[in-house]
Amino acid sequence: MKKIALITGATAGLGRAIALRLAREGYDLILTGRRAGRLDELAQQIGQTCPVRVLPLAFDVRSYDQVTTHLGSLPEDWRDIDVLVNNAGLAVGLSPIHQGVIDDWERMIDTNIKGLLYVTRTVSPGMVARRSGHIINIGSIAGRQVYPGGNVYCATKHAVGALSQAMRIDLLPHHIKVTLIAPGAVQTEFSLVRFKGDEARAASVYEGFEPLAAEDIADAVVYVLSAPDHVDVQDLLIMSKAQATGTLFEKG
Ligand code: NDP
Ligand code: 8X3
Repeated sequence: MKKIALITGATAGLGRAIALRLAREGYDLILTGRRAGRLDELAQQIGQTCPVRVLPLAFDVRSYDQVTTHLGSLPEDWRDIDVLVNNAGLAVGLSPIHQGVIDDWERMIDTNIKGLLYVTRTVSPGMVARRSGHIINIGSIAGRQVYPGGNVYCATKHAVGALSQAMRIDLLPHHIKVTLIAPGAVQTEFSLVRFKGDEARAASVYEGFEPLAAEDIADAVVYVLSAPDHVDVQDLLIMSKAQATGTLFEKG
């Protein structure tokens, strides 16, 4: 039987690239995100190229009700999830703390921390019961360092780092691996979302250097999943060659 991977935030960027890569590796896939049309297109694309099953589930990870409705009562042949990739997330805004927009803060905290917790709380009991599983959390360089205007986004990614350590401790007796993958700048829809649809400002983030591509992170996911059973790659920081810290880039 094929292994099953659940990827949150598969409608764009890292999640989409991870889905396409794991399909090539032969995983059956549960793909989530809010944009149902994009999930259906991706499922169709995978179906045309890879002999794997795909279950697209459109819901908002910020709603515990929606998470449990969709993931708490999966069809029987989808319940034994081997791999959970907690990827859904976003940055909204880049205001200094004294000018922060409360709604932006709520969106980041609710998605990046609470959404990750809701999905993990719903999926991990099955892994515990089977004494097997691998949880991959997508953190960030923003979870190691804080940069101007990054305040709340950086705090949420620091929380993802802390929760990854906590999960590793709590799930250790249950033989579940936990990996944190922390990328630097990756060119996706991330900056378009952060700057609320301002395409020019979003594009300027990646000008003058070669950023990571979503596929680079998908390669890292395959690497950690292909380690021998006794090996847990706990923590990976991955940056473009042109990025040394959260804010130091070699451009030109
Ligand atoms: P994208 O904006 O390209 O993709 C984000 C994904 O998250 C989308 O599929 C989106 O789906 C999903 N998502 C956002 N909010 C929700 C929600 N409330 N419910 C369900 N799904 C949601 O960004 P990236 O691919 O770059 O980001 C993926 C992860 O990588 C994030 O956690 C981000 O913090 C992290 N990261 C990104 C870096 C970068 O430079 N790009 C660097 C380091 C980490 P939909 O809108 O359809 O719901
Ligand atoms: C996304 C990368 O540096 O914009 O997590 O915070 S950064």
